[in-house]
Order: sequence, then C-alpha cells, then structure tokens
Amino acid sequence: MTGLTPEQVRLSKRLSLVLRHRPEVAGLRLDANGWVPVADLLAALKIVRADLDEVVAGNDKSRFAIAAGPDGVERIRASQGHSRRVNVDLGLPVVEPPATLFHGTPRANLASIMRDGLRPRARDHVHLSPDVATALSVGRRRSADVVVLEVAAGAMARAGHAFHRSDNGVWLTSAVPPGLLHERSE
Ligand code: HQG
Repeated sequence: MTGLTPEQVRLSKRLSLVLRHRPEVAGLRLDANGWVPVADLLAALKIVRADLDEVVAGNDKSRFAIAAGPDGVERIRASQGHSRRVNVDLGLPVVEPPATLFHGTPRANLASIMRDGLRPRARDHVHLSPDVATALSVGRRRSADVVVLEVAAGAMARAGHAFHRSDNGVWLTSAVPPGLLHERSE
C-alpha cells in the first residue's frame, strides 16, 4: 500500500474489514449495494473526515469509493472483495471481458484448481486480474511460490458466464470451470 503511513494502512485494513466482511463489528449495516453513510462510518470508527479522505485517495488500489446518493447523502463502499456472508450486490453491469484474464495463486492450490476450477471461497466472486504483474502481486500476498493461471475469459463469456469489472479494475465472475484455465508458461 504505497504512499500510506503505517497508521493509514491500519485504517485501510479496518475499512476493508467493516466495508467488506464484518460491518457488525462497528455496529454498521451496509445497504443492499454495499453503501454506508460516510457520517455513520466516521462516528462508528471515531475518525475524522480528513483521515478517511487521505486513506481513500492514497490507497494504491482505489479499494473504496465515495459518492452522493440521489438524496444528497454521501456514502462509501468497498469497490470489490466482499465476503458472501454480507450479501452485497454491487450492481455492476455485465461486460465483455478481454480474451484472457489472469489469476495468481500459491502453487500449493494448483492441483485442486485444475481439478475443481476456481471457486470464490468465502468471497462473492472469483477475482481475476487484467495483467500478469497484478496477478503475481495478488498471489504473493499468500506465498513466494506463485503460479499465474491464464483464464479463457472470452470463451467463458461466449459460453454464458457473466463478467463484471469493479470500479477499481478487478474482474469478477462466479467461478471458472476446470478446462477453461491453464498454467501460464513463461
Ligand atoms: C484459491 C485482494 C484451491 C484462490 C486481491 C485464492 C484480489 C482455490 C484463494 C482479492 C480454488 C482465495 C482477492 C480451488 C480458488 N482449490 N484453491 N478450487 N479456487 N482458490 O483472497 O483472488 O488487496 O478470496 O486462488 O488483489 O487471492 O484485498 O482471493 O488463492 O483482488 O483489495 O483460494 O483480494 O484485494 O483467496 O484475492 P481470496 P484472491 P485487496
């Protein structure tokens, strides 16, 4: 998380926890599309607006979005990465993906992925990256020994799988069947 102080990184991780996974720990409820009023979030986390704005703006991956609703109330949500248990519908349109998308994962997962395909696990969607470098950095969060999978996203879309792109450029789909992905040869 380049550009943020350690304290700001901690706030960013708290925001991820509350806005993606466990809003109840802060006494908050996300609306159906994942939004919470900014004022409620500030009160719940006991932070000031300037500190929030710095983390939202300085975040390397634009993880959070702030927008005013039709009622004029400013709200914030995480752009992607929600747990299934919070039951958020981001309302993203179905879009045509590029022919190939990428997924970085620890090599230890490879045999299981080749057998079962990519599953969303605890999240709402499987997350796919638009380029190899991003996929590598996603995989490296978990292991030094990372494989990059090439996903035949174009073929999947033609076979009826829906793809969405989050506001911060992460590609989302429900699952990738085995047979429509392979290990990338360098
Ligand atoms: C693996 C970060 C075995 C999958 C990133 C991954 C991303 C399987 C793990 C976002 C499997 C799930 C999400 C199968 C999937 N057998 N392993 N059949 N199917 N897996 O964290 O994609 O920094 O839920 O390969 O940038 O790693 O938080 O998904 O290793 O966009 O904003 O199961 O998190 O964003 O792990 O990361 P995750 P992910 P932030």
